[in-house]
Amino acid sequence: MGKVLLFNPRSANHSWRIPNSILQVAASIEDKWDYALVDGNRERDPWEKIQQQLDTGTFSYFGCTVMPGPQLKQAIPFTKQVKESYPRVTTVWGGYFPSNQYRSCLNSGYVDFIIDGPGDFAFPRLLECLEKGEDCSYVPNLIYRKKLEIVRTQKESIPDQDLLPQLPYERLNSFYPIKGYLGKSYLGQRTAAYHSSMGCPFTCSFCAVVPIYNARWKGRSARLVYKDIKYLIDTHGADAVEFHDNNFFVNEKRTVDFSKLILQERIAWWGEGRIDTVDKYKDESLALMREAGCKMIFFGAETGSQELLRAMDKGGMQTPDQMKRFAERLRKFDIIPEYSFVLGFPGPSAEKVMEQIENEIAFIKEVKRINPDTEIIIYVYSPVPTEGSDLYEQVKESGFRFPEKLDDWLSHDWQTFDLRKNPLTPWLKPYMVDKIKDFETVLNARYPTVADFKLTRFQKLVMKKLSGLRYQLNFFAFPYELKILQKFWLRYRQPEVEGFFMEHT
Ligand code: B12
Repeated sequence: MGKVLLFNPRSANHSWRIPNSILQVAASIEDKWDYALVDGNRERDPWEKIQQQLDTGTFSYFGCTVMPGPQLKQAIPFTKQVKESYPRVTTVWGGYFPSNQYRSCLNSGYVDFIIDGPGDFAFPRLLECLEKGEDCSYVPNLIYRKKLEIVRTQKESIPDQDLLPQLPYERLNSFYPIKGYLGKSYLGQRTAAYHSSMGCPFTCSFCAVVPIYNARWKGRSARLVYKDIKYLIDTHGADAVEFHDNNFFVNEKRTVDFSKLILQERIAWWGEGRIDTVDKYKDESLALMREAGCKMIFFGAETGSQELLRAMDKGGMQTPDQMKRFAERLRKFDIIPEYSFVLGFPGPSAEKVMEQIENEIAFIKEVKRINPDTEIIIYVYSPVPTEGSDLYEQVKESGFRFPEKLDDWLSHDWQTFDLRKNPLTPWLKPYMVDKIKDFETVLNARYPTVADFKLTRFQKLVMKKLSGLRYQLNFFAFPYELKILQKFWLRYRQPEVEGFFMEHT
């Protein structure tokens, strides 16, 4: 039986976190296959490490997890190199990028198989099939090429999260000391990353989770989540947790049960949720969560326009009024709402797109007025292929196309596209992107984020004073003075390249 080499391409410049994707894939084969892990975040030259392993001649499979954006910078050339130098090694990709962009991956000729969605059962089954030389069409969640045709096998339902094994932390620790994954953050000195559920019950048409999970969600029970976290606290000294779930707060009872259990550990934690879901929580649940360490929650606020919320299929009950009310409500519980907005959706004319951007800016300022502690994250809309949604139809009509060749994703433009900085969307003109970016600069100076824990009070004061008039008068253009200060003082938060709020110690 050939060994499996699992690779996590570099995803962050310096704030590394526990590589849960590749670790969960490792868990799925833990007792059955011999494997090795290479983490591009932790290696100065990961290719050298991969080569050393493959040169032993004992490996038959190369598994790589891939997110769009910077992970492609290692995923693409290294996989290509594996195929060229070790043609007998089978290459398997998994994660959000290949699941959504499977055509260009398979057309490349160097990605043999794609696991589309959860790999917990599909990956060991694929290995078994390949080992026995059997037909793979019975392996669920698989996309592959059979002669000229692309075959997609049946999607299996999300696995019962309580039946999944604990992640092989000790094994990871033997490759890379876990301590190196627990960084300093706003939450604590040693922040761990944990993933406690899969999917999301909603179908927002801008979201990459939808084509993979189709509005399904399953969570690991509070008891097992607590057990895993307790292990990270007791064995590796974690003192804070970032929940990386797409939607941690779907089930109020699970959140409350977890809060009751974690209360005694006195750690801080953070997760992502929906405004309308958490707004339904009882006051006593919110109070308990805060007492149990929930300091901040990330919410996809998306837009202050009711019309756009409908157009993007946000679903649920979220309304602009509720978003404002809810920001105020969380203030009473001392939980910081982190609202993420997506600006730059398509519109019928350039004037309308610009008008919408201006409306969003006004709405964000209103939210800030109601609860100045609200953290604002601004993204420029970058489409995902949510086939069948009105939004994606509109995107295609505008002439927007994803690259057909995998190598094209390495170009500078497509790299920055997925960092949601350079939208490459025909309806967004450069002056519109400037407006968004300049507003972001002024906003970040007027309200330095709590995650900038290194900024002194004096520095914050200077930023606030310098940006105050601009903010008040809505004059955002050419904010060079603020950019210079931000460059020197804070490199303000860029979760997309630096991790959510981690700083590596
Ligand atoms: C942690 C995280 C990060 C971390 C890095 C993580 C790391 N590995 O070091 C940071 C903060 C750096 C980051 C950055 C970005 N991220 Co990110 N990230 C996540 C997050 C929150 C968790 C990933 C995770 O650990 N999941 C847990 C594991 C268990 O789940 P999984 O990855 O789905 O794995 C399962 C299957 O997919 C499959 N599988 C996955 N890999 C493999 C590999 C093999 C071989 C096999 C067989 C199977 C397989 O099996 C696994 C087990 O069932 C996800 C959202 C999410 N909840 O998943 C977003 C997410 C993946 N990120 C996303 C994006 C867009 C980005 C960015 C490109 C941009 C941005 N603005 O955030 C940047 C840049 C990435 C980069 N620098 O390369 C999007 C992808 C959307 C898309 N268009 O496809 C997601 C889905 C968030 C979202 N909803 O928008 N991210």
